[in-house]
Amino acid sequence: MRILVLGGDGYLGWPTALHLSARNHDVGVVDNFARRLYDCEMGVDSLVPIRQLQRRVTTWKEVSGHTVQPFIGDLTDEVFVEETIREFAPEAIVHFAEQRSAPYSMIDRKHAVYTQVNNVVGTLNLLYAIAEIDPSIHLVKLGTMGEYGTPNIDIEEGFIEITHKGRTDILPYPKQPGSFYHLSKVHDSHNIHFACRIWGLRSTDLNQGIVYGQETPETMLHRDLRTRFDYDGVFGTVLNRFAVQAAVGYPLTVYGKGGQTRGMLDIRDTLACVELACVNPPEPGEYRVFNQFTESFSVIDLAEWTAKIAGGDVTIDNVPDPRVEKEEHYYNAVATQLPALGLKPHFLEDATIEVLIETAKQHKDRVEFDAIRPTVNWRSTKSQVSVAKGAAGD
Ligand code: NAD
Ligand code: USQ
Repeated sequence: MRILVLGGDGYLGWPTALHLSARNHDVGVVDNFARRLYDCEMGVDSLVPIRQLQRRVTTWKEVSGHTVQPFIGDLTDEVFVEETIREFAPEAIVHFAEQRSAPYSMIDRKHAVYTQVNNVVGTLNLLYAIAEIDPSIHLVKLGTMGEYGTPNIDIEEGFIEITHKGRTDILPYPKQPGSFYHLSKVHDSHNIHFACRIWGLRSTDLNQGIVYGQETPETMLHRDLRTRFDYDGVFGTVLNRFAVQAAVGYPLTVYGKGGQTRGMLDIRDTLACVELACVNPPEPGEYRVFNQFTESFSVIDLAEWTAKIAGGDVTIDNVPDPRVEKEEHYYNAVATQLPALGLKPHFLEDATIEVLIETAKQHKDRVEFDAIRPTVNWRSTKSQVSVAKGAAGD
């Protein structure tokens, strides 16, 4: 297939592009390097050094013989979006290209506005371009399990059958997202669903859980192919952060009681899920939702597991929760559609955490201790985060 990967310079987009390319798909990647700029803004860097996109693409060609075609530009620029889709003529577009940090979106007004404009406008430009250029293109969109929040009933896969006053319908599952970032994904979902209804587009919304891990078979082929590894309080996700904290002897930062339970998956399963969605497209006009995670864990269980694997004197610090979220709640989410298409999950095991801690130890001299502490406070409209001026939205 011809597959265009948007956000192809990012944590998940780059290894996904390699995974698809290694399986003989014709792959293009699109990125505006916004993620690298957030690092400059926050004064941090990926724990594992990463190469520039051009170097990554050249090395991939040398290592594998496959070509990945880069397109540098911004999805909020509608002319760029149209020209790129016309030139590459994809059968599927995998859309990772959004500002994806909940804390970043909660820093202050400017970062919330930037996040929603970047994400919602980028996706809207894409929907218009697909409708005008080739409505048969399958949009595979990365959504998030956080769109649903933590309701006191089972979370279904996108839709729920409701009987109300004697009448029954199948309706979009209610959304209760926990940040302006997560809200941007909800807005995207509504826009995509609507575009499928009015223009007959086809789309798969992948409501993905939290991803952990850093290595994939393709990124391990050469040091120039490695993907990023974030551990800071704004962009680091929970298990990746705990592994780095354990590696450098920083008390594991469990927010509140740590009873927050989330769907999670190994980075290798992200790649497999995306390919399964691409090669099994929906019908024209169909908007389908797959819940993309393989297991659920509470934050405290992850911290205790990491501490056990790390051994020694690793401790857990129950810091006051900077977010507004339930610290104890019911959580039972359905995820049957991707396994039905053939997903064979990599479940979390001791060895996975060991590899993460080992990777962190190899690069421990790059850890900025000041960046680990959570600094974004959901209860404040202006968090005291030291950000460089001139970044998002300026
Ligand atoms: P990332 O920030 O590492 O990658 C996103 C990439 O998109 C970056 O390289 C960035 O420069 C690019 N980008 C952002 N805005 C753009 C724009 N307007 N035009 C062009 N490029 C743009 O994030 P990631 O962790 O790889 O996540 C990828 C996607 O998966 C996101 O949509 C995210 O919401 C979703 N997701 C991630 C996780 C996770 O745990 N990492 C979990 C669930 C869902
Ligand atoms: N948490 C801690 N300690 C930490 C970091 C996080 O206790 O040091 C807690 C948070 O309070 C939260 C949970 O761990 O309850 C998950 O936080 P996270 O930062 O790992 O994940 P989240 O903010 O939800 O966002 C990440 C990605 C986002 C994606 C989402 C999937 O950054 O792009 O959409 O995971 S989901 O959570 O399913 O919505």
